[in-house]
Amino acid sequence: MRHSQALVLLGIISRHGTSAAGSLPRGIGPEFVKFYEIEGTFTCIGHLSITIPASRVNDNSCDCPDGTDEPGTAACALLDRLSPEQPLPGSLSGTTNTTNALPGFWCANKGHVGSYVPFMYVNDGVCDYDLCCDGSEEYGNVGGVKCENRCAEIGNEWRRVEQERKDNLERANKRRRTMVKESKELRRRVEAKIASLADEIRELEVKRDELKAKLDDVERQERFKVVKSEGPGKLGVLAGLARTRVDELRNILSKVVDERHQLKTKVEELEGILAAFKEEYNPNFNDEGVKKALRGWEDYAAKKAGEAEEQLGEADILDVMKEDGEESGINWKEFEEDEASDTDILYSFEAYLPGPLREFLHSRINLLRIWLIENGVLADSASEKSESRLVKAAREAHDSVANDVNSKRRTQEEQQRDLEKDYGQDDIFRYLKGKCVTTEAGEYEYELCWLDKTSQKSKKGGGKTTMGNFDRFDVDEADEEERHDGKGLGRGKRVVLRYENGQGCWNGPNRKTDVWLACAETEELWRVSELEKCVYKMEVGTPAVCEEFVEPGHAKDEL
Ligand code: MAN
Repeated sequence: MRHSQALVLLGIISRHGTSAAGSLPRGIGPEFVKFYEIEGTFTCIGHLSITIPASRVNDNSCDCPDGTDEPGTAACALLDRLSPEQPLPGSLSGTTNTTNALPGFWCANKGHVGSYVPFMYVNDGVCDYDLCCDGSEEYGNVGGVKCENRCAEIGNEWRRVEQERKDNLERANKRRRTMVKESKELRRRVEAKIASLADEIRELEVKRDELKAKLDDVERQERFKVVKSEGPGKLGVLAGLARTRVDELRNILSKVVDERHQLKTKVEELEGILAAFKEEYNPNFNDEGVKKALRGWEDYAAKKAGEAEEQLGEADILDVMKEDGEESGINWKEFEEDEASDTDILYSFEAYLPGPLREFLHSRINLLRIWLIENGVLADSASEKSESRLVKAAREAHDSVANDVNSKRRTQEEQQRDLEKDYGQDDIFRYLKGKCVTTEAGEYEYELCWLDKTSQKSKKGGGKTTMGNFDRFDVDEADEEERHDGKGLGRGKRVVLRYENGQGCWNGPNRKTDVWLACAETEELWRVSELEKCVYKMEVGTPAVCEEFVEPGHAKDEL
């Protein structure tokens, strides 16, 4: 449409095609001005061999093969690579360049921002205010169309939007700087942790080595001991038997004490009866049997009065009957679990020797025994089962510290790997790691977890489907229209996070996601699309990629 209109325009263009502003021909952008400061003749910019009279510039007829003689008309608008060779065969110029060397018709747009308009739009009877707010591309009054200059209004609105965009960008950059600071702090903490772990490990290693030496020593000391029988030794067995016997005796004693109480009560009852009998009998009846019984009672009472008090008091009996334990009686446990083997007694002969001699002999004999065992003269009787409690305790102490050292080393190595990991420019993704953003699209809720995984979950229920696990940082070229709300990738190099190896696709490969990032004030998952089955694209805004863009793996000053 515009094309045919442009052709109709031939011949209605002002004769010399100069712009109203000055002597320069119309439609020339600032960078081409130097080619048009002409007097008399004009040389085609890309074809220095072709020179034409100045009057043929902007005369609405395409003379230069690169279209440079028509900067202000649509005459050369159709030059492109698909056009027939120019000039046509037989032409003397002999060039085949068919692309227009000029980017378009220059609209100065005073009060706004100058820009090029495609040549096709020149004098096509349509006001192209989005490119040419001053309306200068419609100077031909085609179809009576006159485009007023709207640059003041459009320029103001543009500046307002531009200011808003700058403010947003400034806020996003500010937030990025905060994120960088926080990421630095996180790195510092990891470094500090590694350093403190190194100190702890050093100290624990000293302790572990000491405990190892102690363990070896105890093992060596214990090794020469004669094998102990399994279970308790004779002393232990004796203690066990004695304990059972004492418990039996205590039970019997308890029963005897009960019976004693009952008998005492009965005796007291009988004594009461006899005492009453003595008081109340009738001496006038000369009954020999009664008199004999009375004498007997009087002898008994006299004898009892002369007897000493009871030797064994109630308290003494109760004391003896108390259960044995740590607090009272005998502590049997001590005997039953005594560490010393029955054969230890054999070694106690040293105790009869004078101190210095005893120590000297002890160490010599021990050394001799160890030497004999280590050289295979005496059998080494030590075994796991017969390990003494002393050795067991020493081993446990050593093992616990050794385990501690190993676990701290593993943590330290993990932290070290984390420190060496790629967290993007300025380490910024350290701050984002572990955080997630979500959005709803179609029948799914999508989730992006930074440097972790991407997933989708049906709104109808069911579990999450992993759409990829974070693999690496990458850079790719985005080529999308700028969006009015700024929530888009736009054009140019963008950081892309590749998430690979997600859940297998039915009858297909594993799911994967490319996460494209663009600068924004906050983290936001803008859009998710499934480019082909189980291959997803997420477009995400984040301050992480604001400010100077540096490709991963390159330092800033390399650029
Ligand atoms: C699920 C979703 C879709 C995917 C199909 C493939 O429905 O993961 O995104 O296309 O499986 O079968």
